[in-house]
Amino acid sequence: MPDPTTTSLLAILEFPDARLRTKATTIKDVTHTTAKLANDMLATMYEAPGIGLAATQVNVHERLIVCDVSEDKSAPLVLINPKVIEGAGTIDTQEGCLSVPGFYETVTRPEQIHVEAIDQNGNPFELEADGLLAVCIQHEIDHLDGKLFVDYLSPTKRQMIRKKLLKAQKYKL
Ligand code: QAP
Ligand code: CO
Repeated sequence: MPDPTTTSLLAILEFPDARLRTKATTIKDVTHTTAKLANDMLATMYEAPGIGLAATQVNVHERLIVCDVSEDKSAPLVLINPKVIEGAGTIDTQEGCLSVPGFYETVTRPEQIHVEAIDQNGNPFELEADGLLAVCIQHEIDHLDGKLFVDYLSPTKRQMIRKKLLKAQKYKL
């Protein structure tokens, strides 16, 4: 369990908020502030609950993502400046997104990836991922580039989702 005295739950931006289109900048040095952001993002993801979250979604435009595709929150992953250096195969997945609540659509992506990143202690590492974890990492890296899974859908489907979410957001105010 995260320590509630040091962990904050962060607000998540929702499509079609223009801030989700911001391209995130490279993190030059990993500080305690970076580690705190990663910790807060993991707590926010688990609370949702979700399996992945990008800093873009909490309105921080730096290259940091978190994922945990385990059943029991046992495999938290923090990736700073993540980069896919190789991809292979293709996989169709029903994707969702905490920034597009209530909508799930099939997206096709590479099935296996080789990723380079830095961890919350500033140490570089490499990761071979496949299946759901590979999809999740690619989905989250897309966020850092201002891209959403709805961008892979037809304009008609995207417009329908946009309209429904705007209407739902209006009722929330
Ligand atoms: C990205 O998404 C992902 O609509 C992470 O009402 C999703 O954690 C990658 C969520 C699926 C691969 C496959 C979505 C929670 C969580 C919702 C999420 C919702 C509540 C999405
Ligand atoms: Co997302």
